[in-house]
Amino acid sequence: MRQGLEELRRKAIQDIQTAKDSEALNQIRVKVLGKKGSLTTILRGMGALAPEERPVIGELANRIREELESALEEQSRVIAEQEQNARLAREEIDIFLPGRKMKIGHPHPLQLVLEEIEEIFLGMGFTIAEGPEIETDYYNFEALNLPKDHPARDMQDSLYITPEVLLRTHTSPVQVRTMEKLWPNPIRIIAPGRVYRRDALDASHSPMFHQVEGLLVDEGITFGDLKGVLTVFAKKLFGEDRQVRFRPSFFPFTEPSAEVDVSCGCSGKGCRICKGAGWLEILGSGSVNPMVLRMSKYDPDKVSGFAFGMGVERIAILKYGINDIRLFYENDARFLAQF
Ligand code: 2NL
Repeated sequence: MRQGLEELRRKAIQDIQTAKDSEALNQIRVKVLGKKGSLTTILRGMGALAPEERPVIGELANRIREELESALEEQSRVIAEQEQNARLAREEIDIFLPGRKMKIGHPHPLQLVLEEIEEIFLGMGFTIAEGPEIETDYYNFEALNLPKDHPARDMQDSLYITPEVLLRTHTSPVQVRTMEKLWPNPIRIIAPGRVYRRDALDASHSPMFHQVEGLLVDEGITFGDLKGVLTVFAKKLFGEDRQVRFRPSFFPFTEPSAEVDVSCGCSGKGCRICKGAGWLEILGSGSVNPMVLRMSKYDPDKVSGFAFGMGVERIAILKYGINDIRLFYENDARFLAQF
């Protein structure tokens, strides 16, 4: 029996010390020390021993049990350490590896230009007015001196929803609504927003684009006021060194009317932006037609005003030398990142 115990001890110690993981170690623990383990089985046979041998064998068995337990504990520590080291090696991270650079967004060029335009007019005491993109025929055309048979209505091919309701073709209806609301008070507003035309999308046309219109109505307003305000605006937007000129034009809602040009950055040497003309047309303007004032209840014998309108895409194209309006709507990050 002593021999059996010694053999068991030798074999178990060897197994324990060569166990590769905690799972194998556990199997040994069960196989040797468990309820049906080999040591337990041997000890069950103690009854067959001579009485004087029992304490000796009992003591030996206990010593072996303790020895195996501490061997198990030691090997379990060794395995835990090996497993820890293996995990650390596996999960090692290079803290000096440079991080991936975050791509940050950019304000859209149209938004940048719109904000610049707004800031300039806010600085001259204008406030911002907004209104619906779906309008009635009255606010979009009739109130602007464009009666139903007016040829200018074909000029701007419109997007109708019903015979009386359409997508606004300019932001003028916002200004008409403001006149109705503020009458008989003076008015000094700009109206930015989306407008719609029945055009196919190509390099220079879009069925939707953005406009900023402006309207100033008060006693004693002259064409000189228009020239002053729009000259300040053009120089602030394109640079104080630029020239500004006013060319006679025609709009049904203004009389007289003028188109405003700013000298090109190439100073007339001829470039792809001004196509050699030396001038860039940036907006349309004029003294508010007395008919328009009267339709919104203002008395043209008491007050006068001026109005203007510009396309935001057009301004951005001229300012940044962009050659295709579609770039504004594609949201290609390589385009947007340039502004
Ligand atoms: C252009 C020209 C213009 C107006 C818009 C206007 C509005 C009211 C009364 C009178 Cl309520 N006029 N707007 C006046 C002149 C020109 O726009 O080329 N726009 C892109």
